[in-house]
Amino acid sequence: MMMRLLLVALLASVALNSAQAEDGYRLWLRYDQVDGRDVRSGYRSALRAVVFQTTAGEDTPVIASARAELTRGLGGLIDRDPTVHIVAGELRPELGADGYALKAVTVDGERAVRITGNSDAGVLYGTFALLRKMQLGESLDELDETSVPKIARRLMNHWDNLNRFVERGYAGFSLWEWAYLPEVISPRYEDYARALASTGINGTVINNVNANALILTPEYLAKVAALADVFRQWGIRLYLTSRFSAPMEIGGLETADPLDPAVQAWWDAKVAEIYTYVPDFGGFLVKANSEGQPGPHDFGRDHADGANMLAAPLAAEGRDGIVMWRAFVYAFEDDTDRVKQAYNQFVPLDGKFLDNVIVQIKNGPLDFMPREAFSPLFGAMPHTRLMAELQITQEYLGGSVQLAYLGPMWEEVLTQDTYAQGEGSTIGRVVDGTLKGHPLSAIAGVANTGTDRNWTGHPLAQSNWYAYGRLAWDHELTAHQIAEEWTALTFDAEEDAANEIVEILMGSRETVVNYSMPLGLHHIMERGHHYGPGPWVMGGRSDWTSPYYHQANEIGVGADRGQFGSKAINQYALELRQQWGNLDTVPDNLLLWFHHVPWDYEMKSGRPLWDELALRYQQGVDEVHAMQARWDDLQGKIDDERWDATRQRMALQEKDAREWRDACLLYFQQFSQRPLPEGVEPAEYDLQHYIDVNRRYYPGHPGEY
Ligand code: BDP
Repeated sequence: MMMRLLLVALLASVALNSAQAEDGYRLWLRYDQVDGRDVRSGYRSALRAVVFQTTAGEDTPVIASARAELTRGLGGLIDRDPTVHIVAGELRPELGADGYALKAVTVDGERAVRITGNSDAGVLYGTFALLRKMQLGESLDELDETSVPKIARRLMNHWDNLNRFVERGYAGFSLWEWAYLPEVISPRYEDYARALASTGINGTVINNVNANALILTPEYLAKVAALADVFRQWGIRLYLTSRFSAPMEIGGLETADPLDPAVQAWWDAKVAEIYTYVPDFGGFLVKANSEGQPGPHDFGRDHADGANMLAAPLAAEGRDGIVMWRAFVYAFEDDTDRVKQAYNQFVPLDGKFLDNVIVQIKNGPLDFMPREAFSPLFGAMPHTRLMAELQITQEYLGGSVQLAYLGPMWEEVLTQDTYAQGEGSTIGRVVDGTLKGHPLSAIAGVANTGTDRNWTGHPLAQSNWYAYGRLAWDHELTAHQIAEEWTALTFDAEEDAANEIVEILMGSRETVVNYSMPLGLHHIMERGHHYGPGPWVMGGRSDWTSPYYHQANEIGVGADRGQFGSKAINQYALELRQQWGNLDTVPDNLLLWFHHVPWDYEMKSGRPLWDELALRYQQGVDEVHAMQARWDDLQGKIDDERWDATRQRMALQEKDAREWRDACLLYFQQFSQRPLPEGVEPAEYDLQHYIDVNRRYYPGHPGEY
């Protein structure tokens, strides 16, 4: 007995200490009593009961999760475990499948909150919303509100390999312990699922788009099923990437031709088999005929043939699986401007995809650059369901070293007008399906998670995971609003310090743009690992070199995508063609994306292009210095652990920013032959020094693992 008591006391103190350590593990779900925020007064402290209302009124596993979260949250916030009543209510059509309503009510004369959803998932999301409000110190006195997600399928995409290497992952290894599944279930699986559910994410693709067919074998499907069982309790459906040549690799067929009946039969049986393991399987994500992945073109067929073959069994027998067919396709054999190729391949197929196929489009037509013009496909396939793919992991924005809060970038993308149906045809409305009335809508974010204790490496990179989830639920939230929320949930900071963190976050992405690829420059990073400058990268396939994109010569710099260049601009609506095609009206931040501009061209600032470019690089470095100073001032105003981890990363970021500036300016100066303008610091070394920098074994680089 004594021993047991001792053990309990010991465990309790370990738990307490680890809670105080602020290692970031708890993400935005900390539920601490916050002195500065008045969570224990008024209605909140009087909260005695919570009513879960669904149409079925049943106690399901998802309801059990909601209840567990409530217990955890309210236990932490107001030191109370309220009574939960589960009741049945009328269908509320306005709440849809996943929406919720929160309302202050009385139960037996005592204060309560009713959380209504048509489904148990709605109640789960409502529970997280209630806890969020309480964490933020919001009043519940007059609580009466509803929230409905705008997009139906809100997904994570994990570029995780079966050997646990995460392609473009900077936060450790893959969370999925394949060797030990299905017997060993890491507690992290559930914490991961909770984190997703807390922002309303309801699906996850757990393996890499550069796919391994093994995942579809019975051995792995048993492991997949074990993960799905955990996720399901948090309203999350599991999806897989499928390798197009799987019928040949694991099925013993001689072809994977989508029009071959034996191939179709193989996939029909495979899909049926998957559903025996994962009864609520969400569907497939496919990267085909891109960067060496097999696909329908290998058999003389097109993307629609390939997608439809997989989609048919996913919709058969009452299933509601989908195919997310990626539009990230380009081929070096094709000498058209790379940014035009996806449009050229997909637009002719508009209307040919089955209803449960959705084309997954990266926000930009090139890749995930710090800034790109948007992908013109969003405005060009009215008869096809389209979804956006955003990259949470910072492949081109400094891995998990540099700070880049991506909320502003995604806001820029989602509010961008395509003019597809006249003014107001924003990408947000294309993706949520309202522009064309498509019932199937989806969005994907490429994960930045891994086995690092704090999940994302950089402590502040958690904000990107959070922001993605919140925008997936409601793309009309602003980046600023989300930054405020995340900061308040994540740090115990007084108002001034919290505002300071929000401001630092808000400017951080533009800072990265300024010191790496300003004025619309793109794809000038080092080859392979994509970290650090590489405007000189040459050799191998041309569309993986830098000059292909910056086109620097003694006359000027920038990609000419106008009427006398690659004509990529013609893939956009007339309004944008006019605005972006004209040097007088194109915004500075897309200038070199669309135009090859003379070094002495007079910019809107009145300065010649060369001076402007150099000053932008300098501005980026200056902004990092300013950010460091602001962060230093936060010492003691947030916990030391996360403050110091961030401070150290910023020191490395400062070095990186200078390297970007110096390397790029020395490189471009060979062409411009102009001196640095006043205010720009000269480089420390000569160009060759920067070219010789060799980052070996940089994380996330598939070639070096
Ligand atoms: C590129 C990445 C590569 C991915 C590819 C993709 O460098 O690792 O496989 O995108 O999205 O940005 O398929």
